[in-house]
Amino acid sequence: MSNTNEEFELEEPLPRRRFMLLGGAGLVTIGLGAFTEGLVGKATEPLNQQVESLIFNPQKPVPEFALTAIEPEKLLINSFRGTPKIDPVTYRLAIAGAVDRPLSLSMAEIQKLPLTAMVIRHVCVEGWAAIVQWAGVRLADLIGLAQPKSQARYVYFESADGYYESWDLASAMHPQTLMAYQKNGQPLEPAYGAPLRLASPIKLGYKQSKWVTSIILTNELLPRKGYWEDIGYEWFAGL
Ligand SMILES: Nc1nc2c(c(=O)[nH]1)N[C@H]1C(S)=C(S)[C@@H](COP(=O)(O)O)O[C@H]1N2
Ligand SMILES: [Mo]
Repeated sequence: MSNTNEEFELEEPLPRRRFMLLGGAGLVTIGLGAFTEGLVGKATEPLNQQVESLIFNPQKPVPEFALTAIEPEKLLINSFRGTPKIDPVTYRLAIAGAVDRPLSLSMAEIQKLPLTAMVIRHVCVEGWAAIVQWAGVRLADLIGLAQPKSQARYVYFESADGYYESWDLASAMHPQTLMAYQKNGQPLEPAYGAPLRLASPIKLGYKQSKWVTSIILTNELLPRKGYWEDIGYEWFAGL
């Protein structure tokens, strides 16, 4: 894999950024196949105002670490109910809810989208932290392909182990919020959330859902906010 973006690119002119988010060249990219060309064609239709403002408003990048700072032994496996069995070949990620174009994507399809790598600190509320390299697809790219409706404000994540989470849309669209399938330069292991998990430097560990099977956009925050939130933990959980 490419490990070349040790630093996040800070300034980027708007036109290139727009192209990039709609499926063009990322900082670390792989080629786009026929599958994504079809999707990208659709996604270049104008997005609605509200979602555009979230995508294109400057969202401050969090400084990243050098590859030499990675602490492989410090990332503890923290799973409330063990590791669910998922067949990566039959696995599908659903993107649904307040979108014009609901999607069901295989890992092969997701892996054709631009690959972004970042070295960030994972912080668990239980008192441990680890510097990790995650690589995967930007959540903003996936949400963009599904064409969110203008009323969409929140993003729900359902996981194969019964875990669930909700995020504000702006945090989900942050350029360092990834759906990761690699960790420290290797394929993501099942215990750490394979085939696909959230990874972002802007939220605490419990917001980083592993084994995500559905991403559902909503207009409202539902009473069922998240596994830990519903027993008293903070919902926004920003870092
Ligand atoms: N599906 C699912 N995602 C989850 C959890 C979980 O139990 N189930 N635990 C959360 C917590 S509290 C943390 S700190 C991180 C831990 O990620 P890791 O096991 O890869 O270190 O996953 C988060 N995502
Ligand atoms: Mo955690």
